Amino acid sequence: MTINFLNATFAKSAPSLKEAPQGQFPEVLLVGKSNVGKSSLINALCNKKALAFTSSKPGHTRLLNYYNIDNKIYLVDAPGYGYAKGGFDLDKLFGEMMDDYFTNASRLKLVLVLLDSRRELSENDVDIINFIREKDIDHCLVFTKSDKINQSEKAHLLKHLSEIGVEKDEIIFTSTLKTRTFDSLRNKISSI
Ligand SMILES: Nc1nc2c(ncn2[C@@H]2O[C@H](COP(=O)(O)OP(=O)(O)OP(=O)(O)O)[C@@H](O)[C@H]2O)c(=O)[nH]1
Ligand SMILES: [Mg+2]
Repeated sequence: MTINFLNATFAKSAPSLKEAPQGQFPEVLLVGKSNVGKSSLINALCNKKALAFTSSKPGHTRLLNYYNIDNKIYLVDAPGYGYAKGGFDLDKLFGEMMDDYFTNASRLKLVLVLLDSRRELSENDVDIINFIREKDIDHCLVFTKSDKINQSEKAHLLKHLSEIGVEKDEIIFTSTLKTRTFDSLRNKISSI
């Protein structure tokens, strides 16, 4: 399927799956720790500066945000996990929303698990990767902010990933500073 990522529009924000757009398109879900760069990745894929709202403060996205890509797929931006502040527990929100999503979103085709290239995988990250693997959902691990690591740090990370059984073809490195790093992700999404 050829998808024109430049033809992207905001579709809807849903506080829960009940209010999600009535699924006419296959869905690609983005998950990851708060501040890892989920919203930025949507903007980079679509080559738009402010399609998805980004913030340097974690915990920004608190809804399921649906983006219509070329009337062919929805990219779904979800709240992040691993952040709690001011009595607001993002992990609880993430858990409840995602439970519902993984059980009921029948048009889910691909999950992009976003991970910060600079950090070791957290317990949350490993949990969600294992969960997606058990459910046998097509997925890839997208390492964001790759501009922040050098070649030897990248080699170290790749070695660690191979030790924990992650296959090379599951991994994509991206950086919003280098637009061509999104080419293989666009291809992966187009192949669903
Ligand atoms: N250097 C660099 N910064 C990035 C990259 N991607 C995202 N950022 C920055 O990381 C911060 C968080 O980005 P967001 O896209 O808002 O993160 P998010 O995962 O949507 O965060 P929440 O909505 O809070 O869960 C912003 O300051 C971005 O500019 C990247 O590839 N390289
Ligand atoms: Mg966000």
